Amino acid sequence: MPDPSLLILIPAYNEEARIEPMLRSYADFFGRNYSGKFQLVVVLNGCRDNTLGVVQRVAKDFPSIGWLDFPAAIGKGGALIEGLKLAGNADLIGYVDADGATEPKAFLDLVKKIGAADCVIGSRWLPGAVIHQAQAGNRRFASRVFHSIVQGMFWMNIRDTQCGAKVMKREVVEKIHPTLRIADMAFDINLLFSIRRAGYKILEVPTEWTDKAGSKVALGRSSLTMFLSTVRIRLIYSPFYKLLKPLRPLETWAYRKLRAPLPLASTESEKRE
Ligand SMILES: Nc1nc2c(ncn2[C@@H]2O[C@H](COP(=O)(O)OP(=O)(O)O)[C@@H](O)[C@H]2O)c(=O)[nH]1
Ligand SMILES: [Mg+2]
Repeated sequence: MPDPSLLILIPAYNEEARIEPMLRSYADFFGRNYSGKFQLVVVLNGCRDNTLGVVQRVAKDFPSIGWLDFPAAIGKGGALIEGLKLAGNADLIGYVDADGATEPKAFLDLVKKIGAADCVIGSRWLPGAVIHQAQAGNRRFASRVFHSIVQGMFWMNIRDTQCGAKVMKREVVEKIHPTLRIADMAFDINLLFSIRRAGYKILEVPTEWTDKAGSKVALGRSSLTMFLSTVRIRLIYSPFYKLLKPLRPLETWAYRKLRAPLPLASTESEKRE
C-alpha cells in the first residue's frame, strides 16, 4: 500500500530570500522517500517582494509544487484558512514554515506518527527535541510567557502550540474548518483548541528544529496581537460572547493599530454587521 496522499501547505510572506532551498529540499526529499501522492502548495499573501517569481521558477523543476496567491494582507492564519480549503484533495494535510526550520525528514517523521492520532504536532519543548539553532533569548522568553497564558486559559496541556510543523487527517480539517477565524500567528491556538473541542486526538512529538535568520515576526506587536486573539478565542467559547458585541469596534481598532490581520467573521449575523 502506498503512503496516504499528502498535502503540505507553506504559508509565505516576503520569503524570496529563504524559500527556494526549502522548496527544493521538500520536493526532492518527498519525491524520493514518500510512496503516496504528495503536493506542496505555497500560500502567499500581500508579498512585497518576488516570492511568487521564486516559487514559479522552482515549480518548473518540480510538478509537485503549486501556489495560491492572495493580494490582501490576510496573515499567516488567513493564508492557512484559505489553503485548508484544499483539504478534499488529500488524506493528510499539513503545514510547515517557508524558512526550512523543519527539515523534510523531521516533517516526514510527524506524518509517519499519525497512526492512531488525528493530528500530530512538532514540539521544540518536549524532552527529546533536537534544537540545532535555538530562537533568540527574548523570543524563547516570550514563547514561555505565551505558553503559560494559553495553558491557563485553555488547559490543553500542549507544550509547544506554536511550532510551525503540523499534520492532520482530512476528516479533522473538514470538521473544524468553519470554526477557524484567527488570521494572525495565534491561528495555531484556534486550530488546536477546535480540534480538541471536536473530540479529536492531538499527539505532540519532539521534533528537530533549526531557527533561521530573517523572521517575519515583530516581537512586540506580534505578542500583543497574539494575546488579543487568544483572549478572543477564549471568549468565543464563553457564554459572555454575545454580551461583548458592543466592544467589537474597539477590537477592530486594536487589530488595526497593531497592523494585524482582522479575524474572520464567521456567522451570517456577524458578516452583516
Ligand atoms: N501567508 C503568510 N505567511 C506568513 C505571514 N507572516 C508570516 N508568515 C509565514 O509564517 C512562517 C513563520 O514565520 P517566521 O517569520 O519564520 O516566524 P518565526 O520563525 O516564528 O520567527 C513563514 O513561513 C512565514 O513566511 C503572513 O502574513 N502571511
Ligand atoms: Mg522561522
